[in-house]
Amino acid sequence: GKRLEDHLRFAVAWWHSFAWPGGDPFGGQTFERPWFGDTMELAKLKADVAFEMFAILGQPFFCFHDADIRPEGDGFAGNTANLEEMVDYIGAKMEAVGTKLLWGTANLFSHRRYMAGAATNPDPDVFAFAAATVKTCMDATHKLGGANYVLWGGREGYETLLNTDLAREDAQLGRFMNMVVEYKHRIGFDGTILIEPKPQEPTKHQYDYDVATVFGFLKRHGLEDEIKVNIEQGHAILAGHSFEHEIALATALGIFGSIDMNRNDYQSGWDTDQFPNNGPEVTLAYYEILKAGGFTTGGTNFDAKLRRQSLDPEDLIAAHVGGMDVCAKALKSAVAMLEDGTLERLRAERYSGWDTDDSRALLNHATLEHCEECVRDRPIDPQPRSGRQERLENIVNRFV
Ligand code: 3MF
Ligand code: MG
Ligand code: MG
Repeated sequence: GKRLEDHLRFAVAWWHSFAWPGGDPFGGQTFERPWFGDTMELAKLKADVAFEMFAILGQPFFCFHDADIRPEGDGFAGNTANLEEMVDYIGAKMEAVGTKLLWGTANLFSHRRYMAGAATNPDPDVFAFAAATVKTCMDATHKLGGANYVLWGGREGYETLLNTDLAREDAQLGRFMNMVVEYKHRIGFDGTILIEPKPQEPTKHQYDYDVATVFGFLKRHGLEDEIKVNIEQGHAILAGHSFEHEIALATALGIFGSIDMNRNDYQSGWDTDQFPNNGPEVTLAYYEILKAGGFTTGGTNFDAKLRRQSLDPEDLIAAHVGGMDVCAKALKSAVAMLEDGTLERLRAERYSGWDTDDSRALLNHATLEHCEECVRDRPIDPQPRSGRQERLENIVNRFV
């Protein structure tokens, strides 16, 4: 019963648009922006510019890390004071411009204190610092009416197995995430907690590798009804999957939450965070989302950045307009594919052999011996079961 507009839940990512200076591992800052610098005054100027852009774009949402919106303070107390002041400042702007918060998150990866991990750090003080920081970011998200709270395990992984105790680090991460869920309920935050999987970068092996790995983690720690996933296109590609595979698996497992939209392609060796420009790919992603009922609390966050030669900040507007056009067009194509219904009909037909009482009994109660009885004295005539991929792809091509 949702309309197309209900799915246009676009968000601008504060970090790439306003906090990223154009650096990469081989070179530093390329952008000059009047709002760069680590003071409260500049943090407020940055917020002014951000909401100026939100007013131009008219997109409904934004997302942020604590470290994107506040200057680094003097330890935990300083960080918290700066964050709280900026939350008040941004709250007033949200009200004035009408932009809402899709999700907030904590940056538990940039500061040197996290060089050996955050929740999985062998130092209990760093674990506590990370946990306390998540508390302040959940408070900030709650106060700003955020629809979700995201955790990407940026430094939760290892560089070498030779110094790593996997069982211990899994237990620490499990406890950490249980604390997050306990706190969510204690403060009455009714948004969704989301884990964002990624297989590699910055650590050699990231624990939240992909959707399947995160589902195993959630089950192991009794969190499968509490936490969902935020799926990023580039992370899916780095894990050797497709974007639509990760979304389809998450919907199948009941843990789909939200997406980080960007573009990595077949050349990717790292997370390139380009703006989306592959219509057919985005269409297939939305097709999986719509098939499962669409977004509830989630949406489409542009976790995408300019190329570092884009010295003119106006390119930010062009990039987001282009990205939103690609997504809106893909959403229309996905809706048309669903409304047409041919693909769904063929899929249902494919499994129709199971839609008899005998077959259902086979699946639910049979033993290996029963199966043996079924086939022993009977010829089997295997059917292709609509496995005609070329036909299906032709159907998709009518819509994208
Ligand atoms: C890294 C990411 C992150 C997450 C963010 C929110 C810096 O590859 O995608 O962006 O999206 O931390 O969880
Ligand atoms: Mg992301
Ligand atoms: Mg990423």
